[in-house]
Amino acid sequence: MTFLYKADPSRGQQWAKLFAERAPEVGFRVWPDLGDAREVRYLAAWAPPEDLHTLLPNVEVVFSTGAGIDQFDLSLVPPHIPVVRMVEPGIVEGMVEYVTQAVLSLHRDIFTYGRQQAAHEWGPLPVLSASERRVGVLGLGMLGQAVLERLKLFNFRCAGWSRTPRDIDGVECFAGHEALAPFLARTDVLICLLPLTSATRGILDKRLLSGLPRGAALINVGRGGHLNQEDLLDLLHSGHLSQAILDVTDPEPLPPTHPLWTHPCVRITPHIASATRPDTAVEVVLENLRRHREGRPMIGQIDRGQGY
Ligand code: NDP
Ligand code: OXD
Repeated sequence: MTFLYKADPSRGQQWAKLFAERAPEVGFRVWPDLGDAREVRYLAAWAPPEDLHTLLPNVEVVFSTGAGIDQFDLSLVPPHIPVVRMVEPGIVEGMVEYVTQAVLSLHRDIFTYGRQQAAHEWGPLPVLSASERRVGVLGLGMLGQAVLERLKLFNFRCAGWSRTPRDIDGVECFAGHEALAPFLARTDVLICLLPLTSATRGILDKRLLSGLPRGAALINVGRGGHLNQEDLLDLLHSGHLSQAILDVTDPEPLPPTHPLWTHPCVRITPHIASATRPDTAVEVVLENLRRHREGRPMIGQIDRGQGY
């Protein structure tokens, strides 16, 4: 029985070491070293090979090495094979850190002070208390909820929006299309932590972002495909939005001449908000292998109908 890893090879070596320590009975291989392809029962991939079915005829479970699965072409994975995304504490910790620093930087006007410094200006701004700052998260799943739990500790006014209703202590919860307008109207800092699906592609467009109060800021840590980048530029130009922090873009990286690179009110990071951490992820994957063998539901198994 082989577990095949098909993603960043250096991380694959870390996974191989952890498997050797914690599950020596499982044969572990890093792509493109398949060994006997008929022996491969489990595949962990950022994106599965196009010829998955013929190449690995006996694969039983496909794991995404990321929390998102939009990079998967699900039509290549036969319907009887469960697809499992990465639901593991390391990826949550990284996202909580990233979003917390982004919200605090916006809250304490760090980007404005950066522009002032570049112009050799000394101009203190009034400090708003966190309880006066309204933060809103699109997506109340594993990551959205964890981020809000941390932001609550600073006393930010927290809200979130999801597809189905949620009830989270200390968070004003909104659900469904009709609730989007009131959610946006009360949001000064909007954080996108949605999965990219046919229902959410391009959701951050002029129409949605115009529903935010004037001067609001955007943090996109979902996927580049959520955001209409031209609309963002227009809204920054008109002053409707004050600042955008983008960890994800479309494409990645942006072309060298793309105006977002040099916009004074845009901060770009290269899709590093969070990543799967092999030491914590391997524990969850091994638990899932046990669950699969025992016919129990696996942690992070996706609903193909919803696409997440
Ligand atoms: P989850 O699947 O746990 O949560 C998704 C949330 O989005 C749920 O609350 C869900 O609603 C909501 N949602 C989905 N579709 C809709 C819709 N059409 N309308 C309204 N709400 C919707 O995902 P995670 O929290 O684990 O991850 C979110 C995304 O973060 C990933 O898919 C990935 O794209 C991104 N990511 C980015 C990283 C980075 O480094 N930048 C790292 C890791 C992840 P409901 O609760 O009703 O199901
Ligand atoms: C993920 C990512 O989805 O790294 O895990 O973006």
